[in-house]
Amino acid sequence: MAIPFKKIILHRLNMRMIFPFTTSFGTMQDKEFFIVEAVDTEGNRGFGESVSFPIPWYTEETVKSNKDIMEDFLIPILRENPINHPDEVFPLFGRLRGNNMAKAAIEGAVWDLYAKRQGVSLAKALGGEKTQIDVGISIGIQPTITELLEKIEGFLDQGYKRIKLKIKPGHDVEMLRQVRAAFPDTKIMADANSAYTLRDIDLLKQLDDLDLMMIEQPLQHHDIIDHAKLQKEIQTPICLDESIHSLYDAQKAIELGSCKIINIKVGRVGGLSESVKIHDYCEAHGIPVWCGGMLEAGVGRAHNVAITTLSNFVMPGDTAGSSRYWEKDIIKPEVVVKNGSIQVPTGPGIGYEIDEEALEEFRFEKVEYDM
Ligand code: OSB
Ligand code: MG
Repeated sequence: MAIPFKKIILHRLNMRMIFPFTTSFGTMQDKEFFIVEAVDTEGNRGFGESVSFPIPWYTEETVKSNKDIMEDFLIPILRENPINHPDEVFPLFGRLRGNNMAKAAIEGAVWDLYAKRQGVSLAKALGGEKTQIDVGISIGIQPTITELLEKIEGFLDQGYKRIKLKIKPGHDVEMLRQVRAAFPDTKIMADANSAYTLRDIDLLKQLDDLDLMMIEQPLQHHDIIDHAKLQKEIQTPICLDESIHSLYDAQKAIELGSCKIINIKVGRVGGLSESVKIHDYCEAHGIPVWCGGMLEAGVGRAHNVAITTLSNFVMPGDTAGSSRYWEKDIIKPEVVVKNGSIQVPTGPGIGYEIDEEALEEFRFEKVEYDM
């Protein structure tokens, strides 16, 4: 039976993180995004979250571009094409190039609505079986090594299962050496967000001595050729983030030997259906995956929890607890990390309630579209 959509509502929010987050491409603290609400004729409500930033420095999408694409194209496509299952959404959107984060925000709301209509958890609807998931933490570039070491210690005390450190030229090998010396047995990895080129190969080779779990996206944001060359020269496993936008990209990267691990971000690859496909392909080809983060609020975070229940998410992801980012989140209860794990909710859909008061507090625009 076709899902009887009644309305799509775009809630535009602005939330301030409790800390500035610095990567090789810039510093973020204010998080602007959309909560997409899909309502059916029976009053069920599904929720998705857009993960682009106001500035196109991670991918080309922005909060503003997401709005245009959702309003001008994606919502009309959903209005004009009856669907029975959320797996039909991404192929319908497939006639439009790119804009994966806009597509994922809408598709995520449809997935949550579908799972709620079925009375099953989103995790179960996706084929996930884990009842709890292991998570690590991603730490931005810190002003001093002392502050960094203190931060790491604090997060390890909270139980996080691995530490990811952002690196950039001038803030890499020496910093990582000091961290490794202070924490000899901790699972540590580095994320460069494309800050290096093959000319840095000698520097990147020095990481081989530090027993890192992996280095994430050292080279160009679209590259898989140079990463394959680099992987042949270094022992540290390469994990691709920015370079993987689709199952196709994952297939080519694996074929070329550009990476040994893939970070799956639902928004970056256009939604949950494509995430499952990439997950399954990687599983069949012996490539472990983990779930990346985009500093999400509660709804996006809940989607990350759900997808991480699939079997090949074998490495701790970046889905930290709500309190790592927010004074107050927009879901009830918040996402809680205990001993480095999150208990997967079993209620229908994302399994967390929307905190309507918080939604209203952070919302500065609301547009409704009749279906
Ligand atoms: O490269 O994984 C990344 C945040 C913003 C943009 C890109 C990335 C990140 C993170 C943060 O590493 C992960 C999180 O805590 O959500
Ligand atoms: Mg990354």
